[in-house]
Amino acid sequence: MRASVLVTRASFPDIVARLRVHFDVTDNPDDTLWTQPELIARLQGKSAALTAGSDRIDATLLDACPQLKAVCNIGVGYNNVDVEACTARGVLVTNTPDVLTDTTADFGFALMMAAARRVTESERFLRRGEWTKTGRYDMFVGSDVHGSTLGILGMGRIGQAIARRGALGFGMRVIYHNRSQLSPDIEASCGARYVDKDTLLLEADHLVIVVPYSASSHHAIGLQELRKMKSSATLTNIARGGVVDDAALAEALAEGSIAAAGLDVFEGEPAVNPALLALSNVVLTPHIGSASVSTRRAMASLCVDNLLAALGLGATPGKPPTPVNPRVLTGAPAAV
Ligand code: 8YV
Repeated sequence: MRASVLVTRASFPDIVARLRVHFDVTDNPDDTLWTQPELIARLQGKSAALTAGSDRIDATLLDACPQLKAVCNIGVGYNNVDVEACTARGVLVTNTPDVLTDTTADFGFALMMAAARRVTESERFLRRGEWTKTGRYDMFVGSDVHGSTLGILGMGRIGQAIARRGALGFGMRVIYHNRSQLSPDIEASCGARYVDKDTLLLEADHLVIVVPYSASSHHAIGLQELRKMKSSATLTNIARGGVVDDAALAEALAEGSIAAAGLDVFEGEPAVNPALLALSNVVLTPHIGSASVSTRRAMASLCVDNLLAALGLGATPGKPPTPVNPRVLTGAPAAV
């Protein structure tokens, strides 16, 4: 009998078709957002699932779906998955790192530049028909990106790719803060210098947040942190909602503690804090950091590779390319 798998969100039909060769596939071409009980109902009898950030994979779900062997999440981030609960039940978790690094770094840079140079604010002004007099000396003056100080919070793959863009492409002085300091080789390759968090906040002209969401990064940037920053500074969040306290950010932007922000991720998305929507000095995008055609295809494809391998098929049967909890594959005991 063929195994059954679930694809929880709409994806590229030709990539999903690679699963249909081997499995009975239930998918969601209309991209309906399922509630947790609906997700659990659809997972009954499924050996694996191709999931997205909007699916909450927790102990309750896992207990209700004991036949589930693999959760293959689209995205480098997997804070929607309780990895510990999966590991405890022998469920493999995979993600899609690397293939989205440069696309997401490009987007972080785009948001940072849009915030610094007031791109969307001035576009709205033009579209409203308010551009009636050309060339006023201080019209939409912003802050320079080239030659300024770029601060990066979280120096994983995407943080490093942003650092390289800043140092090599824009002549920026790059400082970063991370849980651990990178090796001198990596620091040199991306032209970045490690500083403590306070120095990062005090010295950055443009602060980019790329740290994964976890209990320890929850509200890593709140009002206290924002008030330490330069009043001319910008903040860009392409990591996860919840790393930045959105209400505090709105307050800081309104009172002028910082000049502008660029946000691709939000607490409670797709809802956006109304206080942010009311401000003109924030650029808002709907979580599209990895959204180029080729990268979204690469992510879906890697996810399918992971699922096939997890169920003993594909190019590397039993060896998914990007496991999050590889211990499940080797049967190694859980760390205590
Ligand atoms: C989303 C992301 O996964 O990779 C991540 O962690 O946040 C994004 O790439 C993607 O937008 C699909 O939800």
